[in-house]
Amino acid sequence: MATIVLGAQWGDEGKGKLVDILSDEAQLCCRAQGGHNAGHTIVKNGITFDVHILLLTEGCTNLIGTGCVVHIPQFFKEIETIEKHGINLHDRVLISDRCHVDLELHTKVDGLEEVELGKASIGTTGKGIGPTYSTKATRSGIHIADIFNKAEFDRKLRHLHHGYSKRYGDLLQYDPEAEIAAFNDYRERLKPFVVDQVPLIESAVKSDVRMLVEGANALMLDIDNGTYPFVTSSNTGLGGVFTGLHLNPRRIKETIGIVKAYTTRVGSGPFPSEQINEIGEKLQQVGREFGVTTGRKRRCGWLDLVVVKFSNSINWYDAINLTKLDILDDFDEVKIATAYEHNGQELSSFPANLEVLEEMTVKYETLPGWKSKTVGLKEYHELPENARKYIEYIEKFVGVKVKYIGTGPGRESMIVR
Ligand code: 2SA
Ligand code: GDP
Ligand code: MG
Repeated sequence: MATIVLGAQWGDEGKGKLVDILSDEAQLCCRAQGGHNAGHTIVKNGITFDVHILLLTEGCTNLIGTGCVVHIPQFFKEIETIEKHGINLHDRVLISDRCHVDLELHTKVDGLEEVELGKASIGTTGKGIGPTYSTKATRSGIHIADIFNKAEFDRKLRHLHHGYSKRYGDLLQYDPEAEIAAFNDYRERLKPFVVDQVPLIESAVKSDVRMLVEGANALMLDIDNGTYPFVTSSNTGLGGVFTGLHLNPRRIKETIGIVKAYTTRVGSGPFPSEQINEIGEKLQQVGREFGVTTGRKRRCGWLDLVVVKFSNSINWYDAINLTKLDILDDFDEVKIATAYEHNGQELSSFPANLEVLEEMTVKYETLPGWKSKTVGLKEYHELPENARKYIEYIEKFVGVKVKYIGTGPGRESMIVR
């Protein structure tokens, strides 16, 4: 049976923390999509870990699934960092041979594409994610499996470089031979990690292995359902879990949506409940909202339940983990976006059209704050009444039980109902 953990907003909801907690019970922990654009901060035994491509799972096997794109130097770097802290990853990390390789070349192109867009830039993490998924879709990409056929790998890389050179010329500032040489070194080191994922998952499903899946990024960054074009380049919702990992859909135990108690976004694009004022600044500072991959300040605003409801319509959550409730401890009142209005009419869902998103007005419900510390609380009944009212409002509005409530960064700071 598989438990699936998905971001319900624009990312950084705190997926990594729940995955870390649930991984105690899991045997196989998987990523289905995305690359090292993702960033999780996990606080374990007082040590803070920042991971991007791996999951920090102590007892179980970690699979980087077919739908992911992998930057090989980052992969080795992360293994090294985690092992330095005494967590042994030996024989516990696997990469599907069908993953696409995120090359230095893709990183260069990511930067150039953003420059070309100028003011309309996406605000990517600059990690080559978009170009890697692009070459996958145009069938010119490089599989992990290709790495082990040197002649084919070199040919494909030079071919990719040739294509991009025609477009960017000297701006690329990239030497294909240097990257080819780097892969001559990675080839043997990588071999022990690479698997054929198809029989692996099939046998895991058949033998009832306890699986835990984390969708990187979040639903509002989904290439199909997010705020296009201000999205990442993979399917970050439930759909991406099945293309990236081919689970048996009838063997899903639970899909958990991670919802931050307020909203954040890094990069450009629509953000209806954003607060470009002292409220936003307070959320940013108290919540320490900085990108884990790029260090960028995250944009902040009130909780937007139109977004969460929309995300639930696509991902079908069985339960919600409300995170960072403690960050709202010191607000006199808390607001929740509950509806959007355009041309005098209430919209029935989150709109696709960027112009509508720009023109519409956001309706808020104001609830009293609780003005007392929830940090580290572990029992629901210990929460102040107004905090419980906030949670119950969310539950009723979205129609999904808030099963987990985060009250601090450490894994012990979690209320389970
Ligand atoms: P990309 O690099 O092509 O995937 O960027 C496209 C958009 O997706 C957003 N994106 C993210 N949003 C939130 N968190 C992400 N991970 C890092 C973190 C972000 C960071 O955990 O903090 O460090 O800045 C992430 N990755 C991609 C991105 O901002 C673009 O809007
Ligand atoms: P992810 O990408 O969804 O895993 O989230 P990130 O790790 O990028 O960002 C979430 C941040 O919030 C991290 O710094 C976590 O340590 C922190 N965090 C997670 N849950 C809580 C919580 O309940 N309270 C507080 N104060 N911090 C939390
Ligand atoms: Mg993150």
